[in-house]
Amino acid sequence: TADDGYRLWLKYERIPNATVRASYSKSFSFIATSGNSDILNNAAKELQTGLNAMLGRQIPIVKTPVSNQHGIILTMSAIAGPGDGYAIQMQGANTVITASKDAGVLYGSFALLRHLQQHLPLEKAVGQSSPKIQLRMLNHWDNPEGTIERGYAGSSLWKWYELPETVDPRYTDYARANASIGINGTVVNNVNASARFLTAEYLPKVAALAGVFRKYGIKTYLSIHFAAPKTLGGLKTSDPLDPEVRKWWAEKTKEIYRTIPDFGGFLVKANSEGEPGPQDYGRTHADGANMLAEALAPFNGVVIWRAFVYKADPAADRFKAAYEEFAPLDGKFAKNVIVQVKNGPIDFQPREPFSPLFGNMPGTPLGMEFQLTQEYMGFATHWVYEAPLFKECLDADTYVNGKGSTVARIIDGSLHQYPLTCIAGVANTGSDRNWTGHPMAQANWYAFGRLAWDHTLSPEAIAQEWTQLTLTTESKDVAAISDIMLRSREIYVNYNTPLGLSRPWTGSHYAPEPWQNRSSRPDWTAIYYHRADTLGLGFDRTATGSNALQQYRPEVRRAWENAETCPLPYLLWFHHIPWAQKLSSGRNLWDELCHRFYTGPDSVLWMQKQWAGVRASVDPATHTDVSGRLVKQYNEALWWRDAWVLYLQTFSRKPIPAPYPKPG
Ligand code: GCW
Repeated sequence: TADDGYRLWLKYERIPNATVRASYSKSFSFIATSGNSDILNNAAKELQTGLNAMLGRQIPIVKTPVSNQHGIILTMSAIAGPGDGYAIQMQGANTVITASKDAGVLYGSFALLRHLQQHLPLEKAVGQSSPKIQLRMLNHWDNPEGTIERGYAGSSLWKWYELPETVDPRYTDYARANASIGINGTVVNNVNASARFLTAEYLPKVAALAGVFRKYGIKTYLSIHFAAPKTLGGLKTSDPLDPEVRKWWAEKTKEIYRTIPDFGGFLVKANSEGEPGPQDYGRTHADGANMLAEALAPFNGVVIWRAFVYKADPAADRFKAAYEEFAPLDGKFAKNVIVQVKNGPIDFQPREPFSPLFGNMPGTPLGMEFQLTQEYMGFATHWVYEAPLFKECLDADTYVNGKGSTVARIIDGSLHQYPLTCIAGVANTGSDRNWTGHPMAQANWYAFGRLAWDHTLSPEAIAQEWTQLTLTTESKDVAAISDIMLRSREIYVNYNTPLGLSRPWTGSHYAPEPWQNRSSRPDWTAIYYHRADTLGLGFDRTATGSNALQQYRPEVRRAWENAETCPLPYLLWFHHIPWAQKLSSGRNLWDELCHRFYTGPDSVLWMQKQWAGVRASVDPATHTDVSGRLVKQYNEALWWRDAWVLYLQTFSRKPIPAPYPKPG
């Protein structure tokens, strides 16, 4: 039957090779578990579902191992170390999955299934694994009426109108998918938050979701509307230092925990893009966060406070805003507060330098916010595998404690000994049958989870693994598909924002509009970002310009501040470059831009060819779907190329270099 994408990477296809099947079958005659928790039961059930399907036989779940047979034993013991880690061991001919928490057993079970789905020798599954980051979360930007901000895969998964009476079985599949990659938290509503989620109408709905997620080790969180004491509570103010306001939040928090006893905490967007916040009352982000932290502390809840802030000031550089507002507050946040920072200083662009906040708040746990949904990367139409983008940021060296002070080591807490660690992905899921709209965008959800667990994994390894679980185990086709995936982000950058350009959109963030020069805010125009003029192109962020580079350590600054030596991918992020200036590539700026704008679409033709070559081993429905999207992607790559080239040519006044044809 045609695959509709619903089963994601949990397909559990029957293993075609009889020898492999027979060898696994010998090892898996039973699944033994004491089964004294929902999570353990779900681990056993998942193993049973997976093995039954892969081996084509019925494997019983039993309380104690069956003598004279070989099977899987799920046990809890402290040997696997603290946290969510697990160990897979062979004891005699039994496969034993051990963890100190039941969630760890669940993660170990999924790890074993992942291993078997790749048809690898059982002995090779032996080992131990622990997540490097404690809170591995999805952030859903879902609204109370079912829409999703920046969602491109249908409407919300949460059927608010049906909840709590009707609990869609799909919520369980959502939880399984997350647990299979180690995700242990989910914020179910938009950071542009409706206060409605805190009402007696909505809390039971959220509780019903939490009831499903909990059985897969996932905690539920809510985004809150900072002005709720006023809008919901009828108070005169939402000032975080006002005793009535503090009491209101304390009471509301108690009410939430009565409904959801293991509630995770609050995610907050405050004084950002028009959202209310403590600054409305002359208070700081720390004042706001600490008020909520106090309310949550008795229940071990956390506050995740976003650092995505910038002001409508034409003279300022938006790049510098988060650092300027937050770095001075370092050390002023309560113990159960995490400050969540987007990977780059502007906004989820196809390529950004890492945010200068990373490394500069040693006394405040900083969490990472990546965006899985492709707001700036072609929605669900363009194929962009994001692991290379995530990894580029995680591997970036901040030099704050000397060489090797990577962003990854900041957010995993090892550099500054953070007591709390957190990584979030803005979800790309929706009600589409295949979850993510573009079938290949499932890989971004998958890669996020795998990197949240272990940021040392390579994008290559994750691409291959995902492809094997999801599309085919045919090795030459796995290689061909991973090859597309690994190049896809750079291809997108080439036709969209090469050489460090950014934000050529307004409005919906889909169509090219680099000429856009009018908006209610100067920093919501396109020209604010690229600064094209008759002299050249790019945003001078060196000492002669906004001096945003000052926010980085000297080693980083030195790598980027000299236009001659600045790596080309970051060039226009930091420099205004004359059109005729020769770059390290040997071409001048104009010719290099044209080169990238033209090779981008050509590379999409390469993607099409490469994809056509794997037709035989990919499910026909999926293959056709992706082929169609690649045709669209090509047409739109041309659209991007022509829009940029024709617009920039009005400044550069230079001809399109050979061998490229005129746009159009
Ligand atoms: O990327 C921008 C988006 C907004 C979003 C905001 C944010 C949720 O365009 O839609 O709002 O960032 O991250 O808060």
